[in-house]
Amino acid sequence: MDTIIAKATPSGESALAILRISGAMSSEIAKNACKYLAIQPRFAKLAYYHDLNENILDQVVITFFDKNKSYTGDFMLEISCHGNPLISELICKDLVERGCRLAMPGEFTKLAFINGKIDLSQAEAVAQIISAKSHKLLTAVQRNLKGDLSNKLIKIQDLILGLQASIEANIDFPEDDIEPSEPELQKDLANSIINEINYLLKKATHSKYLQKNIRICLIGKPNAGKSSLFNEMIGKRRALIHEQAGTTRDYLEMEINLGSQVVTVVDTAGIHQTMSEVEQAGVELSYEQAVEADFIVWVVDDSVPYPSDLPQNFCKLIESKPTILVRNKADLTSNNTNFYGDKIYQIQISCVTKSGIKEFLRELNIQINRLFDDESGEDLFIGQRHEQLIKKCHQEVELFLESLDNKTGFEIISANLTQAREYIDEMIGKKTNENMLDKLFGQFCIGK
Ligand SMILES: Nc1nc2c(ncn2[C@@H]2O[C@H](COP(=O)(O)OP(=O)(O)OP(=O)(O)O)[C@@H](O)[C@H]2O)c(=O)[nH]1
Ligand SMILES: [Mg+2]
Repeated sequence: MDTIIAKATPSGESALAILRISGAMSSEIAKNACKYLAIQPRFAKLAYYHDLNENILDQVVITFFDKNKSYTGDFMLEISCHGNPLISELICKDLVERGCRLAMPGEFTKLAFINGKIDLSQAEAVAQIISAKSHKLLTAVQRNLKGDLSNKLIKIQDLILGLQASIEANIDFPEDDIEPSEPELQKDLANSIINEINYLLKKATHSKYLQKNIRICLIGKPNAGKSSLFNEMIGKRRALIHEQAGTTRDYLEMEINLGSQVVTVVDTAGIHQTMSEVEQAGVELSYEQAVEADFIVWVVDDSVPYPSDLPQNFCKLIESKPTILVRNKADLTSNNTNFYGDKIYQIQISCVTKSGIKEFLRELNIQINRLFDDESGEDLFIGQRHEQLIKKCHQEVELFLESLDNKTGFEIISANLTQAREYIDEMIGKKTNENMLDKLFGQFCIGK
């Protein structure tokens, strides 16, 4: 096996730089290059790094890790040198001359996986921890690294195995007629497995929101006060406001802090039927933005009668996405008639007197949080690879249930359960292939 090396810190000037070495040559390097003869694992040791010609390259701090007690599970040496890129380059060059090989992206974590230090879900969490851009996402992927996701998956796999055992008892001993109650028990068990899987699928939807800024799109008819509300939300006069309908043509977007997260607010052109090509193009852009949005704020002028009519395609969007209806211009009306039914949360505000704006923002924050929080309060991150496999696993258990109802042969329905367990094996990495591992670890940074 090669001894691999890599810089674990970014290039450029810094206080310190860390080089990692994993493999059999680690102790030889500690002894020959750093003159560290009586190696004590896991103790930091001040030393001088010598190249093959016995020139000192830097004063360094080194830490040696024994096989099985290191990140990769192999012998490891970490060298902490001064953060001049020239020094780390010279040390790397010397290490290669001593017989080490430069590591591929993610190779240290791949070794940790191969040597059984972590499973595949945990290995993926390592890459996600490095790239996470929000506190919520970081908390979720830290839990994956701790093994919470793997434990959940193993629990589902055990449930499937239990169900399969009860099915296979019928294959092995067909002469023992099944008790009439048994298929019902098996159905119950399969349904509880489906519930567990559905829980993970819900988490997968939440996870998508964790990875990006939530987009909140303001839509409505011209003159409703969208740009006025946009300016209130971002806290400055960014969008042009005018009594003339059709003031906004292009959409405008800004990032704001809403509660504990950063969201993107989008102001759009007023939706109306028009002969003007430019205005029509603006309405089309509004629709595109509304389609792309995660959340819609529908602004209406509450001081005019029947302000709600929107084209069919916008109405459909409003029905399909979380939406708050903002009844603006409350200062111009004492109208409390609810034209919009109870399906959509609605609030009356005035961008002139500022009444209702704080309450609107508070409610918006609550509803946005619901997109990635659930009752369990448990943060888990489910990425795309896991989501696809969980869906396949779900399908197999559903097929099993159908076949159970149709009284299909036990051998056939047991095969569905075997397949479902194999999908879980793929998630945690008990079943892998080189291509998949290369693709997965290839996304890591070098030195991790
Ligand atoms: N009285 C009153 N006037 C308001 C209120 N909000 C906005 N307005 C006025 O309504 C007019 C239109 O406001 P905008 O914010 O430009 O409306 P808009 O929805 O962005 O309009 P378009 O860009 O044309 O689609 C302006 O004259 C605003 O000053 C409000 O709460 N009360
Ligand atoms: Mg506007």
